[in-house]
Amino acid sequence: MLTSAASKARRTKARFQVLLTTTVATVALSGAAIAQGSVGQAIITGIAIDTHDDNMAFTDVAYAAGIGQVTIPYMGWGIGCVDFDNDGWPDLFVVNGHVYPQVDALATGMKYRQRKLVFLNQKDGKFIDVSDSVGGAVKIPQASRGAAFGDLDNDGRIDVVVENIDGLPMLLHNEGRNANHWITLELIGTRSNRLALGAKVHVVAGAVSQVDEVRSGGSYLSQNDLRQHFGLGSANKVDDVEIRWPSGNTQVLHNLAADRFYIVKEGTGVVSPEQARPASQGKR
Ligand SMILES: [Ca+2]
Ligand SMILES: [Ca+2]
Repeated sequence: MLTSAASKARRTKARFQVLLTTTVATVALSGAAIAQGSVGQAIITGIAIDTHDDNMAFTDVAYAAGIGQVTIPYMGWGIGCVDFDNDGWPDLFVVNGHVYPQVDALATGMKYRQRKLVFLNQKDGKFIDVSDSVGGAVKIPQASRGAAFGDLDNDGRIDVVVENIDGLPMLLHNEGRNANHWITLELIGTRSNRLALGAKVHVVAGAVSQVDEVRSGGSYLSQNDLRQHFGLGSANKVDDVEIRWPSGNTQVLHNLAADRFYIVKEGTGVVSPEQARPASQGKR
């Protein structure tokens, strides 16, 4: 089964290429080592995924999920729980690096500069480690700290910006190719705050239902793209979108075509970029 899952992962995984390493990509804003999404929390060494039952009793399922043992040799910082291959299931990306350069001289087996890790969601509560087959950039050892996620070039695939200490930032362009669809929503609050921070979005496409939230702050020292990106798998449209705005308003949209960016204004609905950002707004 593992071989089969690995084979499937090879067909659908994202590939990353270093697009640019300059000092212009600043991701450091604020945040703690907490994964976005609903499934993960990073700890200083290794990763734990907590689930809770109806009694709010938390269980560490990292080993059962396939990410516990793999992450033990690394010291993790920035982490993202995002859908790199647009199959509708969030994947994991972790950047690593030890605190002290002097660790290189010790017989601990740990190094100051460490590689990044990528795990693909297998849709059954398990993740598979694809770090060795998603491009050489992921293997480059660095003393990484921040990791910010967003579709930087608007091609429908989530990219990554990695902030390194004692080194330049790294921009990883997602060059995965598959037939999966996606949708991205930018929310503009009116009664709510302008950036719609705190808005909850529920997307239904065929049999797949997803929820996400507009968050201020991402993982360690990083801020993600505020737009809400959803992979849709084979669905070529979104049946329903429900937005719960921080103001208490609920807004519902129907039948949105896939592979497009939408701007949704609170109380109005889908608007054009010109309607969302009138030219006069930038003039004094
Ligand atoms: Ca995925
Ligand atoms: Ca992209």
